[in-house]
Amino acid sequence: MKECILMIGANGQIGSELAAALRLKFGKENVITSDIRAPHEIAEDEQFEILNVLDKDGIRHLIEKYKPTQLYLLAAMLSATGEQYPQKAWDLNMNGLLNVLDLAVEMGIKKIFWPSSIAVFGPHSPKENTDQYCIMDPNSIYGISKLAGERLVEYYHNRYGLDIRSIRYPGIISWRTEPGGGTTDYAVHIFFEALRQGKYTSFLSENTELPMLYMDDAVRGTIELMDAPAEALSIRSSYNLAGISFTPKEIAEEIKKILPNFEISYAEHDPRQAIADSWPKSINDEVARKDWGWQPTFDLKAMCADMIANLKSKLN
Ligand code: AKB
Repeated sequence: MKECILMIGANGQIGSELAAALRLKFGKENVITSDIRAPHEIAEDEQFEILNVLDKDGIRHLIEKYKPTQLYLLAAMLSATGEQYPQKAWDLNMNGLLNVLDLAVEMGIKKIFWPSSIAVFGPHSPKENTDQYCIMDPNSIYGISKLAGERLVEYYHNRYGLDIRSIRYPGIISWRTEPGGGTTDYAVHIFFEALRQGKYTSFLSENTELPMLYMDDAVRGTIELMDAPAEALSIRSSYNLAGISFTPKEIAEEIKKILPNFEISYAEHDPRQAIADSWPKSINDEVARKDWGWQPTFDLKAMCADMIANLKSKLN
């Protein structure tokens, strides 16, 4: 069957790189990206539509127009911005998801990708090697919306047979597009500022360890999950996925090996610290490894080298 993909919320950090990989895999004519605003650049042969995920009729119209076989829903408000606008975060993250799930049932679209996050874990979840199944008591509105979303996607799978696949993304590190509004964003900003200014003030404290993943691994993992045979998937909420865990101090030390004059300092008080303190330090992803062969390839050293090499040419 010829696949056609409609991606909603495609201009963000993950969407822009995932869309590029999907265009390579399925052909530009078979990947339609959409977002609330036009991207900075659109190639002539790429198909883009303005779409607000809260506009159910707008989504319906695009489904009628393009007849996609797969939907990728990436529109969301992340953890830090979510704390500034909790009602908006809940509305966007929950009603956006419900619109897509309901239309998928109504219009017969079986395959859907929707991202969850390590934010589904909370202060009483184990901190180290956090299991797929454990206590989950998220206390950020973003984490609460993602955990509710996980329950919904599993429900729609069981009740309506939707083939929804999902990953609990850790912080994603990338050089092409900067993230916005997340608690893990420091780990991207640090590279941009190291090259622009030679120094960076981390909004998280030096020993705050968090799970992260390099974009190349995140994109490949997502496509591998979407390609896996449905019978192999034992998780229909969202898969734990691990890459690299490190602290601001550890990443700064690695950056210094390549840029010896780089200096790091730490902010005194930042509201993102409390969110980070409620999240795991490291993730157990054995179910993803067993079910669909997940394997990360970038460690901290390889990631820092790749980030700095690519950012140097981008910023010059
Ligand atoms: C955030 O920091 O909010 C996101 C996430 C871990 O989901 N990067």
